[in-house]
Amino acid sequence: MKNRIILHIDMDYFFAQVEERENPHFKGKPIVVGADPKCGRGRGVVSTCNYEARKYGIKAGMPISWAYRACPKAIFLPVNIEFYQKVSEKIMEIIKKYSKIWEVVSLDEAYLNLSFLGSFKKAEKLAKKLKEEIFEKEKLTATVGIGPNKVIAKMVAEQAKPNGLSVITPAKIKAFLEPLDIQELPGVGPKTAAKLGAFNVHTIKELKKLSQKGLIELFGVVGKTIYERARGIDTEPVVSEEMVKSIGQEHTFQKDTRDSEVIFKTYRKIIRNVYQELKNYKFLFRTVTAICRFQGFETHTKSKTLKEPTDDLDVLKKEAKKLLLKLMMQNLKLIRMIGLRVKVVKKT
Ligand code: DCP
Ligand code: CA
Repeated sequence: MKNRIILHIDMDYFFAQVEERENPHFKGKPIVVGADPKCGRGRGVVSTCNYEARKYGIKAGMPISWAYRACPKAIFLPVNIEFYQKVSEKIMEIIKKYSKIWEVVSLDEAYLNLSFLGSFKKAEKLAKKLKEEIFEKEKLTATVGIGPNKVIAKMVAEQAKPNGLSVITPAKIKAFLEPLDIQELPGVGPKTAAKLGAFNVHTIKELKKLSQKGLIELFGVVGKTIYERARGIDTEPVVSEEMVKSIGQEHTFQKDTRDSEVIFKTYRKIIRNVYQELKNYKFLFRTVTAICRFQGFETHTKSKTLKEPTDDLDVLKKEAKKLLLKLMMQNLKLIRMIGLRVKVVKKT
């Protein structure tokens, strides 16, 4: 585990950049990829947008109607996921050539273990070549972060976006981490940050004043991870594997509803579609997640991980329904959107 060199690569504004490449006349204009805005009445969300659109405050996950209000003249495009998947495969083929140990994390993110190079300088040179090859072949820019582990590499890339390349050697970890907001630390979301805020902890430097024991008392096992990450410690290996795929579908109702018949009729359709896709790819599923977005855009999820992967439709139906029912029982508000997601593994 000693002296590792890990690279994280993340494509810039991926879906929107692909659209820009395919439609050069869009260049320089704000582009939003996501649900149909329907002149401001659309009810889905933004998948991503280019940097011109970000200037208007538009970002991933935001209701598409807000994005429309922020910039009605933006170019709104539907999510052409099959095409982005094809582009992603080509990019990943390039990335994988640069190390025997690679891990594809999502359509536009991957890690490489570059420890075999023996120096951060060489790793930086390799990263330059990698970025150039992707740009030459795919006409797309990416950002690369290099560090002694996955967490640092990812955080470095995050800070270097877009089209960046940045390296943090072990000697520079402390100075890199300490001034950052705690929410920059993977695993610290808004809820954890709010709890820490109550202790006057806002930066990673302030976070380091809390003991490991104290953090475990506050957050359970995650507390230990947070303690270590704040110090730049992370031993997660780069595991050569294809992306842990997840398959899913969502449906936003035309009007918020609590009509069980409507909800479960839609949900049954979603379950059937997800199952069909599983079958098409010959996948087994292991984790089932139900998603429920309530009135006011409050989104909740519930997951169940099975002991064994399976492709049994009855198990999927049973677990999926149980999870959605639990979500509905915990929150009696009107429902805006429901969805189902399964994490899959290849049949061996
Ligand atoms: N995505 C999505 N919905 C989200 C977040 C992301 O559909 N809430 C999709 C669209 C993105 C892609 O995943 O293009 C990659 O996500 P990133 O978080 O890496 O975001 P981008 O690549 O769009 O932008 P950045 O330049 O910040 O990496
Ligand atoms: Ca990205």
